[in-house]
Parts: sequence; structure tokens; C-alpha cells
Amino acid sequence: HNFSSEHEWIRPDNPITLERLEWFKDQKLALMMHWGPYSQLGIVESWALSDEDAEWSREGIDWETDGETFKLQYFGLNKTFNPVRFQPDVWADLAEEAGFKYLIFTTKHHDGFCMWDTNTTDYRVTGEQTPFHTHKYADICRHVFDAFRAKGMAVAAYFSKADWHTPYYWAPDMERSLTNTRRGPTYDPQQHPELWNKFVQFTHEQITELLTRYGRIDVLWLDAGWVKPIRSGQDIRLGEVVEKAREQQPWLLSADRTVGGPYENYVTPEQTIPSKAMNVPWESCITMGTSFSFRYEDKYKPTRQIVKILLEVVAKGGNLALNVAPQPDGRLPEGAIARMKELGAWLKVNGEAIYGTRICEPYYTGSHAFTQKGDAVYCSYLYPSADTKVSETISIPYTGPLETIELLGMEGKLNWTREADGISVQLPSDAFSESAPIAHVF
Ligand code: FUL
Repeated sequence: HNFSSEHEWIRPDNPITLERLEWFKDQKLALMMHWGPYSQLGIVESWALSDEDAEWSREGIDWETDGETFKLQYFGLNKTFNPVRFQPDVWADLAEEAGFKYLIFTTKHHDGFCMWDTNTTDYRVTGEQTPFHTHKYADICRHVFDAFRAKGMAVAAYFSKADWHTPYYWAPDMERSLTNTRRGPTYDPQQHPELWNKFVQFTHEQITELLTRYGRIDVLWLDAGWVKPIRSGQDIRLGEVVEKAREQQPWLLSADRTVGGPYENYVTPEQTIPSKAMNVPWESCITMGTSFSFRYEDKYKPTRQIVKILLEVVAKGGNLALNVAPQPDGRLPEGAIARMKELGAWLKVNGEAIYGTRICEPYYTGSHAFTQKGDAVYCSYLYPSADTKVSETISIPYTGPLETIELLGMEGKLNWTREADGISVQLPSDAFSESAPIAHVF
């Protein structure tokens, strides 16, 4: 994608969807979670299965064992997946404290392992081969979704259209999934229409299960955009299943990433922020650590950087899906918890400038982020580090109409004066006595 404002395909003809996109724009902050058997190895989600980009995705894997052996081992990871320290309520409590408004949870990554109790395959968390299947929380998706909804958060189901486990993904002349794992189905649907129909049916059944048995789902978040009608002819006829689901769940948004058309209701940049503000609905997914899934000894972005990312995203009109990866035992990593709490503390004071806002010129300057809501304009002033000397006056490049200025988290009106290219605001004495905060919001 070229993330310009010309996303002409985002024109859902459905009025409910248009209304829901306004709801979506209000939410601003999602917790994205990638979790599955791959978490045990601390690898890049399920990418080690693919022969593409192998240098990156198999880094750290003892590749002395040949590829075939590894793939067999990989598909055996369900036999050791046993996250007995998984406590969905603890996740939801933390997510609420951190200020997240919705959850995006991996129901199935590219490896095809289902984190819900599906009828379509034994390669699932409730399957007999998976030791966790006897646990009270075995139907992981159900318990995660319920716990988050109980806290008032919305739920998005991440679902990979690519499925490297199902036989329907592999051309009949290929020896199942163990050779030459490529991203998309390995055959041309026109040449093997029956096989393709089986794949489509299998996919529809899985999505339908998620959309009919698991309560309210706000977003169907479809990954593996390379499975698409254009070029590869791999049309999973998503409309059929989404429209059917909308009979029960009219609020459902569909994010069929990079595919375009009526079922890509919003745009989803990955690990990047668009260069300009965009009016079309969008959501950047960005990892707190270095990877979407759990890595041992991962490095997390400092809270200051996370807030900066959030401010830039929101000022440009988007939502941030901040990815935090659970450990294989079911707990969240300590470093991630600490940052979630700090983020929550900042949002508790300053969330007014984030949630429910819309873009406001001059958007984002690197040090100032603007938003608006009602008749208020919010300017967040970002301090580069805790050691930055906070000066008594702050310049704000805002030339619009203005009556009074307040500082979020403090009582009273501030003194300000007009300058040639903006305004100059005087901070109250208790706002600049300590080490620099992450950002002051005027
Ligand atoms: C990508 C996937 O291939 C990654 O593994 C991850 O799930 C990311 C959010 O989307 O396209």
C-alpha cells in the first residue's frame, strides 16, 4: 500500500458499516495479541514454516535438522502447548488499566492452529493432542473474548486466510504441507476448482463458527492479504460469509487487509505510521517488543515512545493496535505489564485528548500532536526524555480560534499570548518543577 488518502475502495455501501466506522474512529487504542503454539519457541509467529524469508523467520532455530524434520516438529507443537498460567481476567484487568478499548486476538495464525473449539480440524487447542484441552479455559478464544467484553472492551477476531496445515491448501501433486511452503495456496483455483471449493468451505465454516458461537464480534480482522482474487484468482468469497454473519451481527466490521473492495472497511498499516493524516479509517498495528509473538528476552519500547507513537497515530486520524505477546505459560511478560501500567497512568490524565477525537490541523509536528473534540482543541507537547528541561513557557503552533487554555490533570486557566506563528503558553509552576513528563496536554 501507498498510504495516501486515496483509499477509494473504502466505500462500504452499508449504512450500518459507515456508522460503525465512526465508532471505530472513536476507539483509538487496541490491544493486539499473537498467541499460539509458536510462542513456546519464541519465534516469529508461525513464519518458520514458510520457505520464504527463511533467513529471518528461522533465525535461532537449529536448522541442522533438515527443513522437513523441522516442519514435522513444528506441527507437533500442539502436543506441548499447555498454558496453565493463563488467566483471562488478569489480562482483561490489565488491558482496562492500560486504556485499551478493544482487543484483536489471533484465533488462527498462518500455521492453521485454531485457538477455539472448532469442528473443522483436530489441530486445535481443544483437540485431544493438546494437553490444555482438559483445562477449564481450554476454549481460549471464548474465555479471552468474554473476559474483555466483561470489561466493556470490544472484540476483533484476527483470522489468517492462509492455512499451512489444511490439505486443501496444497496442490494434489504436492506432498502435503511439508515441502516448499509458500505463502498462498500452491495451486491455481481454476485448475483445481473442487479443491479450491473445499478450501473456501473450510474457511467459511471456521469464520462462521467464530461469528456465531462466540458472542458479539466487532471486527473480523483478516490476515494473509496475498490470498485474494486479484492476480492469484484466490477468491474466498468473503462477502457470502460476512453478509450472512451480519444478519445476526449487523455491527460487524471486516478488515480484509490489502484486498480492497467492500470488505476492507479500514486500512491496516503494519509496523509503520502513514506519513500524512488520512481521513479514511485506519489502524496501524505496531509491536511493543520486536516481534508480534513472544520472544525470550525481548526488548520493549519505552513507555515514552509508545505514547509518542499513539499521539502521532491519533493526530493523523488513525487507531493504534499495540501488540503485546503473551508468554507460552499464559502470563504476560513483566516488562510488558510495566509499560501497560505506565501507559494507563498517562491516559488516565490525558485520555481526553485521545479517545473520541478527530484530526485537527496542523496534525503532528514531531513535538506537537493536535486533535479535536467538540469545541476543544488538544495539543500534546512531547518531551524527548525525562531529562529534558521543562521551560516555563511552551510555544504551540496553533493559529485557530482560541478562548482559554487549560492543562489536562490540573485545575485553572493558563496565561497565554499570541505569537506570529502560534501561541505561547505559560505553565503553572507545579507543572515544570519535576523531571519532564511524557507529554503535557493543553
Ligand atoms: C502479518 C503476519 O504475517 C504477521 O505474522 C503478523 O500476524 C502481522 C500482524 O500480520 O501480515
